[in-house]
Amino acid sequence: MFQNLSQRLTTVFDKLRGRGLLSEDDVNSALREIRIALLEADVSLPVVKDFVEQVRIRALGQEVIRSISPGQMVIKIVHDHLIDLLGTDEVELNLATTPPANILMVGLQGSGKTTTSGKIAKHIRGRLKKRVLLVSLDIYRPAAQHQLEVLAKALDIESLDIIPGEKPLQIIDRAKMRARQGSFDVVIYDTAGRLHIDDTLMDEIKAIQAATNPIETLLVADAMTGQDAVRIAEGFKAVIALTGLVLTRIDGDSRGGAALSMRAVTGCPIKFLGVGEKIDHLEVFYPQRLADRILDMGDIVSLVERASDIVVQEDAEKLAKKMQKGQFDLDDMASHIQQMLKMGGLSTLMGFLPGMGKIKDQIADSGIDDKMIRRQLGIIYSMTQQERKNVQILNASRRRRIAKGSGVEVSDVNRLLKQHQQMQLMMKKMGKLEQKGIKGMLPSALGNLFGR
Ligand SMILES: Nc1nc2c(ncn2[C@@H]2O[C@H](COP(=O)(O)OP(=O)(O)O)[C@@H](O)[C@H]2O)c(=O)[nH]1
Ligand SMILES: [Mg+2]
Repeated sequence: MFQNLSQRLTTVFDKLRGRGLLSEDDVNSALREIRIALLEADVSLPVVKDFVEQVRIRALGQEVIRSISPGQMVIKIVHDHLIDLLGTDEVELNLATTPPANILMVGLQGSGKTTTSGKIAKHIRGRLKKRVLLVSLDIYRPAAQHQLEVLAKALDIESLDIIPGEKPLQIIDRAKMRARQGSFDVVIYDTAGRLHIDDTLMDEIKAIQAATNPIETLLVADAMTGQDAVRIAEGFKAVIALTGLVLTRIDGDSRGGAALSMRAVTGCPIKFLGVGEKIDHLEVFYPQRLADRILDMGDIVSLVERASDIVVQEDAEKLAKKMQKGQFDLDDMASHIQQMLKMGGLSTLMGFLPGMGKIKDQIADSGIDDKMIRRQLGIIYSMTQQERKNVQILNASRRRRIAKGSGVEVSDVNRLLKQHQQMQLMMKKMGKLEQKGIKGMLPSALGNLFGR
C-alpha cells in the first residue's frame, strides 16, 4: 500500500545519496519533493507542513558527521520523523483491569468492526492466552449478530446467545452476567455502524460506553477512505473517548495517507492494522516497522547510527582532555558521566585516557558499577544550574534538599562533591606533571574517584 510513496521517497533520496556537501538549496529541493510525495500519498496538509518543517530545521541545524554524507544524514532525519509521526512506541492493547476487560468496537458501517472483533479475539486468545467472549450489539441489521456468531464458531470462541428483539443495554446486562459465570477475561463488544453526525446513534454509543465501561474503545476505520478516515476519527473522538485505532484494508491500494496522518491528527495511537479479509490478517502496529517499510533505507539508517556513535566517542575524547586540564564543573561531570553510560560504561571512557587501559581491571574489581554512576547523575540533576557551576554555595540546607530530590542520603551528596573536588585537583596536578613529561599518575589516581 505504501509502494508509491516508498518509490517517490527513494527517488528523492537517490539524488542525495552519493552527494558530498549539501547546500541549503539541495535540502530545500529535496524537501519540496518529499512534500509532494506525502501530499500525493494523501497525507493531510497540516501534517505534511509540520513534517517538512521539522525535517528542515533538523537537517539544516545538523552537525555533519564526518564519516557520512549530508544526504545520508537527511535520510536518517526523515526516517526518524516518520517514526515520530506514526507514534514513537507501540501501544499494546490495554487489558490491565479487574476481569473482564471490556473492549468496545466502534466505527462506520462496513469499516471492518465485526471482522476485526473476531481477529482481535483470536489474537487475545492465541498470544495473550486469555478467555474471550464475543458480543454483538448490532441490532439494526438482521444478519449482523449472526455474522459475529458464525465467526466466533469458526474460531471456537464463545459468543453470547442471540435473543431477537433485545436492545443493546439488555444484551450488555446479559453479557456481564455470562462473563461473570464463565470467568471470561475479556469481552469484546461489536457494535452497529454509525456516522459520527448521527445524533441518535451517537447517543446510543455513549450509553453503550457508559454501560460497558470499556478499558479500550477502538475506532475501526477503513484506510482506503484516506483523509475521510481521519475526519471520521476526529468526529468520533469529539463525542466519545477513544483509546485506540484500528486501520483496516491496509492491503488495498490506498495511498497510505490515513495511516500516516491518523496519529498526528487525532493523537490516538494506532493499535492494529487489518491487512486482509482472513482472520489471521491482523498486525499489531509497530511504527518502526511501518517507517522501515515506507522508507526502504535500512542500510543508511544503521550507517548513520554507527557514525553517531563515533561522534559520541569524539565528544568523550574532548571531555577527557578537559579533565586533564582540570577545568571542569559539575555540568561537565554530569555530561562526562552520561558519555560513559552512552558508550557502555566507565571502562570505555577509561580507554581514552592515556595509560588507563591498565587499571580497567582494577576498576572492575572495585565494584564500581553503572548503577552507582547513574545515582551520581541523579544527584547532579537535582541541583540548580547555579549550584552546578559554583559548588561553593552548596551549604547544608542545599545539600539536604538535593539529597531529598534525588532520593539519596546527604552523605552521598557529600561524597559526590568530594569526588568532584578531588577529580578537579588531581586533574590539574596531572596536567602539570604530564607537561613535564611525567606520566602514569593519572590512571591510578582516577581509579579511586568513583570508589565508595
Ligand atoms: N481486504 C480487507 N478486507 C477487510 C478487512 N477488514 C474487513 N474487511 C472486509 O470488509 C467487509 C466489511 O467488514 P465487516 O467486519 O462486516 O464491517 P462492519 O460493518 O464494520 O462490521 C467484509 O467483507 C470484510 O471481509 C481488511 O483488513 N482487509
Ligand atoms: Mg458489523
